[in-house]
Amino acid sequence: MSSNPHPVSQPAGEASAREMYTLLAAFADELGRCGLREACTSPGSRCAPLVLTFARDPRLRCHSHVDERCAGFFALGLAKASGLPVAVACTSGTAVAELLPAVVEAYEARVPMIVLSADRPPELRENGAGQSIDQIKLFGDYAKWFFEVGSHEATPERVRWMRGLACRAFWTAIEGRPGVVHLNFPLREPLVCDPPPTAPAGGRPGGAPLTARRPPVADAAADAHALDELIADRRRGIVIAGRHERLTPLGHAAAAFCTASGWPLLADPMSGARRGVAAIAHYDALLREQSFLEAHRPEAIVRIGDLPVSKPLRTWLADLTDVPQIALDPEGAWQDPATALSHSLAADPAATLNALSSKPRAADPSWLAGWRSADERAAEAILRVLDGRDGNVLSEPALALELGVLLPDAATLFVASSMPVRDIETFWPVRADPPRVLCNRGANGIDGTISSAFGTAAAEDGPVVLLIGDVAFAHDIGGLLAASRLDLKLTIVLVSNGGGGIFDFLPVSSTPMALERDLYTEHIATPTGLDFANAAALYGLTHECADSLPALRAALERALSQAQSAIVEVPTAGDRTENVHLHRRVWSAVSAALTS
Ligand SMILES: Cc1ncc(C[n+]2csc(CCOP(=O)(O)OP(=O)(O)O)c2C)c(N)n1
Ligand SMILES: [Mg+2]
Repeated sequence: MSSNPHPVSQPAGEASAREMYTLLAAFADELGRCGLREACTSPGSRCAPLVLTFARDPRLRCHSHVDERCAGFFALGLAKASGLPVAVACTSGTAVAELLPAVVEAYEARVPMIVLSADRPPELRENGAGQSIDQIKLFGDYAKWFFEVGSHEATPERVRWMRGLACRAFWTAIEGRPGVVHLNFPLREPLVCDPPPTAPAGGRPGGAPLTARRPPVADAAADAHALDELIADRRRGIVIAGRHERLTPLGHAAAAFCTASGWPLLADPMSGARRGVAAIAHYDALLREQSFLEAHRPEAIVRIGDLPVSKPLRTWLADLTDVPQIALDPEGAWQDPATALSHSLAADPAATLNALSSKPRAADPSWLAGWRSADERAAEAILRVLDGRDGNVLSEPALALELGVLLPDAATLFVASSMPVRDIETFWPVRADPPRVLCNRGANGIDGTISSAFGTAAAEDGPVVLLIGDVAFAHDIGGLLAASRLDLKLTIVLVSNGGGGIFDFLPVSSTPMALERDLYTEHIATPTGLDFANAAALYGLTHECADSLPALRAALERALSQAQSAIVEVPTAGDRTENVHLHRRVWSAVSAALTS
C-alpha cells in the first residue's frame, strides 16, 4: 500500500480490506449525494463488502432478497414507481446471471437501475477458483454502460475517482434513454474489516455530489410550435397514449389538450391519461367494427408513450400510413413496428401538450361527439353482456371493470402481462383521477411480476394491488417472501383460470396437432394444479376466494384495510374457453350496438 493512511503495524491483508471498504464507502456516499435512496441486496461472501457498505449507509434503504432474480425485479418495480435509479448488489457467479431478465425488462421499458456485481479478482478467474464466471459485459447491450472497476489503493486521488465513478453511474442510468448501468467490482480477501472506516473523505461540502449533472432542458414553446405546424389545420385529430410510467403530469396534459382541441383521447390505463371528457375507454372494441373504422378516419394522430397493447388499435394505426402520425418521443423509444410514423419529435409530451393547450384551436364538435356517443353505446353493450351472466360467476372482464371502479384514486395497480393487461385496457372505465397503473410491458414477460409489485409497494404511499394470472403467479412464487422478510403490504388479486387463458384465444388451442394427446393442455396452457392457499400459508399472507362480485368487493375491502399482505383468489377455472366466448360476445354486442 503506497500512500499509507493507516498504521504501519497493520497486517497487509487487513490494510487492503480497509482500503477496499474506504473506496466502497465513498462510492455509496456519492451515490447518496446524487439522489440514490434505495438498494437491493442478496447474500454471499464475495459481495459482503458491497452489501455491508450499502446497508450501513444511513441514507439508503436496503431491501434484502434471497433470490437475485426477485431482487432484480423488485428493484425494477421500485425504480418504475419512484422514477429514480435503484442499486442492486449481488455476489459473483450465476448470481449475476439471475439479474438478466430484470435487466432486459429495464432496458426495454427504459427503467434506471445500477447493478453492482462482486467478482473474484483477475488472479482467481478462469483457473478453477470457485464461483467464478466471466462477468465482463455479461448483459451485453442490455446494459447502457458496463465498467470493470478494478482494485485500487485508497489514495485521495482514487477516492475522488471512485466518487466520480458513482456520479457517472447514477447520471448515466437516469438520463436520455434511462436504463441499466453495470459495474463489476473485483474484491480481494479478506472481505471484512473491523471496525469499518467511518466518514469517507473527499465529499463536497453540504452533501453536494462531486459532479452534479444537468439534463438537457426541453424548450416546450419551440416543441409546441413544431407540433402545431404539423397539425394546425387538422380538426379531426386523435391522441393515442400508451404506457408511460414516469412521474410526469402527462395524463392531465393529454386530457387538457384533447378537451381543448375536441380530439378523442385513446389512452391505455398505463398512460395515466384515461381521464377527462375526451377519453374514449372502449377503443379496443370499437376498432374491431369495420364500419366504425371507415366512418371515423382521423386527419392526424399524435402518439405519446409506448404503443398501447390493443391489437385492433395497432392494426388500425398500421393501416393509416397516409395520415400524419406524430410521436412525441423524448427518449428515442421508436415505438413504431409498422413504420407508420411520419414525424418523431424528441419533445417532452406533457410540456409540449400543455404549451399547446393554451393556444386556441379550431375544433369540429361533431368529431368528438361521434366518438363519445360510440363509446357510450359500447359501455352499455358491455354491461348488458356482463350483467346478463350468472351473478355468481365473476368473469375476468367483470373483474377488470370492477377494479377500475373500486380501487381508490390513491391506489396503484400493478398488472401482469397476458390477459390481465389486456382486460384492463379493454374494460377499465374513464375516471376523473384514476389510480396509477404499472406493468412489465417492455419485454411482455410474465416473470418477476410478484417481485416487481412488491418493489412498487416499497415505493408507493398508497395501497398497491397486483392483478395476476395463475401461471405468472407460479412463475415468481418466491417473490412472496418479500411480504414477511421486508414487511411490505401488497394485495394480490389472483385470476385462477387453470393455466394460460390467453392461449385459448389463439389458433394453437384448436389445432389438431396440439390437441392430440391433449398436448395443448400439458405444454401450452400449463395449468399449475397448485392450491394457492398453501402458498399464502407458507409465505404468511392471508388468503380468500371470491367467486362473485359481492364477494370480491368484500374481500378487497378486507384486504385493503388489513396490515398484512393478502391473496384474493378469483377462481374462474371452470372452463377457460368460456372466457373466450364471453370476450367474443362482448365484441359482437359492441359491433351490434354501433351498427343498429
Ligand atoms: C417469461 C415468460 N415466459 C413465457 C411467456 C409466454 N406466455 C405469455 S402469456 C403466458 C401464460 C400466462 O398465464 P397466466 O399468468 O395464468 O395468465 P392468463 O393467460 O391466464 O391470463 C405465457 C406462458 C412469457 N410471456 N414470459
Ligand atoms: Mg391463467
